[in-house]
Amino acid sequence: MPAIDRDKLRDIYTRTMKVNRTDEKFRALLMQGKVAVMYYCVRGQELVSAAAMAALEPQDYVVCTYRGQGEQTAKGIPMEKWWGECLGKATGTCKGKGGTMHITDPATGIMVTTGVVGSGLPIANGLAMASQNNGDGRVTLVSFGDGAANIGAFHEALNMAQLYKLPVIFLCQNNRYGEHTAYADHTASPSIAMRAEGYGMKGVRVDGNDVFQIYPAVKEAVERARAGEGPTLIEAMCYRMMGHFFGSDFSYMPPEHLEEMKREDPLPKLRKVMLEHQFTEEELDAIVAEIDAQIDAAVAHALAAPLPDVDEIYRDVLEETA
Ligand SMILES: Cc1ncc(C[n+]2csc(CCOP(=O)(O)OP(=O)(O)O)c2C)c(N)n1
Ligand SMILES: [Mg+2]
Repeated sequence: MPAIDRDKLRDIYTRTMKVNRTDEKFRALLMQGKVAVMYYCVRGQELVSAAAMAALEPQDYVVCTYRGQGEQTAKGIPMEKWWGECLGKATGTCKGKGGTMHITDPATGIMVTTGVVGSGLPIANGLAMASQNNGDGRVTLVSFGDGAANIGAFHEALNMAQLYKLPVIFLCQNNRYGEHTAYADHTASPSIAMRAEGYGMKGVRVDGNDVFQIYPAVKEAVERARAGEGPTLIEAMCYRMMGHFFGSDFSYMPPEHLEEMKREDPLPKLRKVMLEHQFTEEELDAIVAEIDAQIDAAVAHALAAPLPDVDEIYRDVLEETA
């Protein structure tokens, strides 16, 4: 088992709980009718995002999807700006004009959040190619789902990234469903990771609920990319513990699958690892309490914030010509 030092474990735990508490808070606000927006739950996928973001440096780039809360908060978008955007307020990352599915915050490296399945991969190549040309040493990580791996852009992007040895990491969060369709009903390949070989690329499949698999896999991919050794495809096996989006039915998930994902829940597993590494219950509870206080303050700030002005409607949307 590869070692992860205690400081890094604390960092990963803090990021994981930030993702989870944000998810819990969002669902609570939706249930209470305090907000009414689209939200794609990340329950069950917290560790994948948190460990991946913990393996990057602050200056590195990330491209994510509508189910991107994990990457966005774990990479460090300031909470007030994140909640502001989700609630459509002028204080948001995109002045409230993007919403939950289009969060962009270049200051923290969240370069694009896209709702077009698979579209993030070529965008990530572009960012990585810019870094390669500029010699700025940045690495770009793009997160996408198992369903996205069947979009043409996935294949084009993998080929091009390997051809040019781009400093990019393709992180497929295989949560075993694409919308309402189970993996076996949308994909014949036994794994997504094995497709890397067809492009001459390194591909690995890891248990995304095991910190000792997901963190070292991303870390190694980051080191390879930064050293000019090219891209890596990582398939992180995980579970989407709720419906496709908040409020959507998930009765199509078979009971055995629900049982399996409860057993594999990354949160109790990570907590156990922390306790085994001599973190105390009190210490871990204090980390969560601090996060909850920050989230409560950020939500209060976002709820009280103004909506964007009407004259903002075309700004940042169309190119302004003289
Ligand atoms: C190009 C395109 N096709 C279809 C859709 C509709 N759609 C939205 S989410 C989704 C499922 C994607 O599944 P996956 O890539 O596994 O991501 P997950 O939602 O599981 O995170 C689909 C088909 C879309 N947004 N874009
Ligand atoms: Mg999926």
